[in-house]
Amino acid sequence: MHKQLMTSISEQYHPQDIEPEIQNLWQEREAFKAVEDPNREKFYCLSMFPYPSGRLHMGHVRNYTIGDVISRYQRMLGKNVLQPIGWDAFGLPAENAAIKHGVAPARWTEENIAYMREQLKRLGFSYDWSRELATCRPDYYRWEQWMFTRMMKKGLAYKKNAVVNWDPVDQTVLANEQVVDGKGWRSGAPVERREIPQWFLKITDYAEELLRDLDKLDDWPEQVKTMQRNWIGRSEGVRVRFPMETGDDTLEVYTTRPDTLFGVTYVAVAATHPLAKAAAASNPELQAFIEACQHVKVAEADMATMEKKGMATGLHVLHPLTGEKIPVWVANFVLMEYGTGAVMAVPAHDQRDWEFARKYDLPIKVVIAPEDGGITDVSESAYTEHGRCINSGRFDGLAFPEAFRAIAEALEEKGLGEITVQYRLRDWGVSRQRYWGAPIPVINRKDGSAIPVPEADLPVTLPTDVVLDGVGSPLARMPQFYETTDPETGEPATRETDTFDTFMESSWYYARFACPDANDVMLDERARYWLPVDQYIGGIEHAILHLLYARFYHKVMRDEGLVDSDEPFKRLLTQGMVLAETWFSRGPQGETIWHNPSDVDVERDDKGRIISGRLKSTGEAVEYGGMQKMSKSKNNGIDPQELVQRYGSDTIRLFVMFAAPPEQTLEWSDAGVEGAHRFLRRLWKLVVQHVAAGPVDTTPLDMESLQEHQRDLRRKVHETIAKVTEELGAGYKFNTAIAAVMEMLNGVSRFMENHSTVADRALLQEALEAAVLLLAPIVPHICEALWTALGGEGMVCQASWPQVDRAALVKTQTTVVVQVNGKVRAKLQVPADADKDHIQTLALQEPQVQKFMDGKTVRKVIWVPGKLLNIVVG
Ligand code: ANZ
Repeated sequence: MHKQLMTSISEQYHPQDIEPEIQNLWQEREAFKAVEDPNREKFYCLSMFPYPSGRLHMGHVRNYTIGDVISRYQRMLGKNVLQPIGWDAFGLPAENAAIKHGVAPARWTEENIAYMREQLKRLGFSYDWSRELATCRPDYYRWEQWMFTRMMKKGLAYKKNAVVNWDPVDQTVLANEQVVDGKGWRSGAPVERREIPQWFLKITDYAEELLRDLDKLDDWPEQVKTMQRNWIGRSEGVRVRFPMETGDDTLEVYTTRPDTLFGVTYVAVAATHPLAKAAAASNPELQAFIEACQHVKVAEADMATMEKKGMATGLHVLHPLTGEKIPVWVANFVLMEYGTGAVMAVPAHDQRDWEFARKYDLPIKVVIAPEDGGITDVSESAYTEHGRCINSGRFDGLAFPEAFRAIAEALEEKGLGEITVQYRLRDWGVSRQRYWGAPIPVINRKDGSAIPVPEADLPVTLPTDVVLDGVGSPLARMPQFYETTDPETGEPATRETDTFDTFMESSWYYARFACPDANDVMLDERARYWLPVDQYIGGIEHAILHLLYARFYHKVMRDEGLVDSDEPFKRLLTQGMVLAETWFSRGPQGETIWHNPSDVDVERDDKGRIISGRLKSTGEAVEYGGMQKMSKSKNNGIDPQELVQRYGSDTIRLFVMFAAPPEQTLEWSDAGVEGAHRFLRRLWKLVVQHVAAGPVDTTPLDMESLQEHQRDLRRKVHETIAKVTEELGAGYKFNTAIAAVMEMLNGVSRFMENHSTVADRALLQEALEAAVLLLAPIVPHICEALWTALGGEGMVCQASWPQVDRAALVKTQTTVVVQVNGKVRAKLQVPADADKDHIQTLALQEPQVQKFMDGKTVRKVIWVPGKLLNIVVG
C-alpha cells in the first residue's frame, strides 16, 4: 500500500495565501460549531470577552491565542469543545467617543465590533461564530433586566442613598476615573460629593458561601483565591455596647479584640456617625471638622497611611465592665460603612489608635503581655501581637482565645455585647448615571416607591438615536423614554433613567453563550450541558471584582433553578502581561516624549544587549526606558495587524506561545518573531522535501528488524509525543512543548539528509505527521496545509492527538563509554541490558583499551550501568 502525498504544495511558505484559504475552509465546513451531545465529554473553554475599543491589542492576542490553543488541543483529545466569543459592548469609552466625534455610541460600538471581528477571524481562532453576542443588544440585556426584577422580588435588589462624584458644571455624575485631581475631567470644576438613591445587589447574603466555595476551586491560582478571601474579609469579633454617660442610649462598636477591652481609653466614631452629627449641632467647630472630613472621598486602601485627624465631641460613654468614664472622639480613620461606624480605641495594641493617641495626648494603657513573659513596650509603636491579659481584673492571665470567649460572655450576661461575624464585602452598587448601559427596569411612582417593570414589558430598550454633549444624561431629557404609566394603577409614572454597571453584563455572559438564541428564557437546558466553564482565561486585573460578581451571579442563577453547578469557572488561568521596550526623548520643556519601538533603530552587542537607539526618521538619538507593559501612555504598543500582514498569524501565535509560559510576562522581541517565522519556513521546507521524494509505502513496518538509526528516530518521535502530552496535560506548558518539537525536527532533518530507504521514508512520514499533529493547536494554518500535503485524512483540527507507542521508547542499544584511568579510550554499542562482565570482556578486546593497559594489572573496575566502564590500572 502506498500513501499518495500532495506534490502540488508550493515550494515556498506563503502564509498570506494559505491562511485565508484555510480559514474559509473551516468556515465552510463549520469545523468549530459546537453541538450539545450528552454522549461526549464536553469542554467549555472561554477567554474573557473584549471591550470593542476599535482594534485588537497584543494583550488580546495573547489571551485569545492561549484560549484557542487549549481549545484545539482539547478537541484533538476527543472532547466536545465549545469556544465562543462576544463583545462586552456597553461602557464609558463609547460615550466619550460620541462626545468627541459626534457619532452615536451604538454606531461607534457596532463599527468597532465589525472591525475587530475581522481581526479575530484573521488570527484563525476556532470560535463557534454562530454564538457571537454583544451585550448592548436588547436580546441580551433583556434577560439581565429580567433577572434584576427577579432579584427585586426576592429582596436581593434594593435601593438606598449612596455618595457619587458630582460635576456641578456638566451636571453629571462622574465615574472615579473621570475625576482627575479632584476635578471633572471635561469641565475642570471641583467635584462635589452628592448623596443620591441608587440600586444595590445583596452580594453580602452570599458572603459566607463565596468564601467557603473558594476551597473547591483547586484549579484556580492561589493568588487569586487569596485576593478574593481578603476582599470578602471575614472576621469574627464582638459587638460591644458602651452605655452613654447620660440617658439610656448605648454606643455600639465592633471589635476583633475583645481581649483588649480593659485597654480602651477613648471611643472614636466616623464623621458621618449619628452621634457625631448630634454633637455637632451645638458645636460649630466640630461641625466644620465633620464637613472637612466629608469633602475628601478616600479610598479604603489610603486609610491606613493617611494622616489621622480627630476632635473630641465632649460626650462620654461608660466602660461596659468597669463603669469607667471614656471620652468619645470623631476620627477620620473610622469608616461609617464598616461594622457599626464606631471603634473602641486601644492605643496600646492598635497602631492607628496609638498614632491618634500620641497626636492628641490620650492615655495609652497596656493590657496584653507577651506570651514569653517579657515586658510590653509601647514607647515606639503599639504592641499588636496576641498575648496574655494583664491589668484586666479577673481576666488576667488568659490567652487570646480564652480571653475572647470569657469577655464576650461577660458582656453578654450584662446584655452589652455578643459575638458576631463581620465581612468587609459591601453590597454591590449597580446604578450608573450614564447613558450607554442597560436601562434599569424600574418604574418610579409618584409616592417615591419603585416597582419592577412587568416581565411582559421587557426589555426596556435603550434609545440609540441620541446626541451626547456631555451635559447631563440624555435619557433624563427624553420624555418619550421616561414617561410611562404605573402598570398597576394606570397613574402616570416615570422610568428609571440610570443604567446598570457594565459588570452586570460580564457577570453572566459565559452562561448565555450556551444558548444565545434562547428567546423566551434566560438560559435553557443547554446551559446545564455546557456549564461550568472548564477553562477560563483572562488578565489578573479581573481577579477580584469581575470574578466575584460572576461567582455571585452564578449562585443566584442556581437558586433560580437556571444552572445546577455552584461555581461558574472550574479552572482559571491568569495570563501574564505583554511587555515591550520603551524609548523616549525630552521635549522643549523637558517633558518626556515616548517613541514607538517600531520607529527606533536599535544597535545591540553580540549578546543582543541594547547599546543605543536612533529614530528611523531623523536619526536623533533616543534613550532606552526599559521593558514595560505595552500601553498607550508609553507608546510601546506593537500593532498585531501589521505583524499579521508581514508574517502571517501562525508566526504571531507561535511567538506568543513560545516566548513564555502563559502565566508569566512575555517580553516582546522582534528577533523572537523572526525566529518563529524562520522555524515555520524550515518546517514547511522539510515537508516539501519529503513529499517531493514521492509516495510512501504504508505497509506496517516490522519493528523487530529496524536498524539502530531507525530505532533512534522512532524513539525520539515517541519520546517527544510523550513529553508534549505531559507538558500540556500538567499545566499547559506550551513553551517547553514547542521546544521539544523543535528539537525533534532537528533530528528529523539530519535523518532525512542521510537516509532514504523505503523503511526510512515510512519512518519520516510518521515523524512529520507527529510534528504536524503536535503543532496543530498552536500554528493551525500551516499544519492544516502540511497535513493535507502529507496525505492526512480530513482536517488536522479534527484529527486525534497522537498516541505514544510505548514499545518505541524502549532502548534496545546503548552506548557505553570505556575509560582507562578516567580517560575515554573507546565507545561501545551494546544491548541495553548487557551486564558488567559482558561489557568488560568486550572492552578488553578493544585495541585502544589494550594499548593503554599495556601489561598493567587491573586494580578496580567502576561500572555505571548502561553508561560507563572505568578500568583502573596500576
Ligand atoms: C479594638 C481593637 C484593639 C481593635 C486592638 C484592633 C486591635 P477587621 O479585622 O478588618 O474586621 N474597626 C472596627 N470598625 C471600624 C470602622 N468602622 N472603621 C475603622 N476601623 C474599624 O478589623 C476589625 C478592627 O478594626 C476592630 O477591632 C476595630 O479595632 C477596627 F488591639 O477594636 B479593633
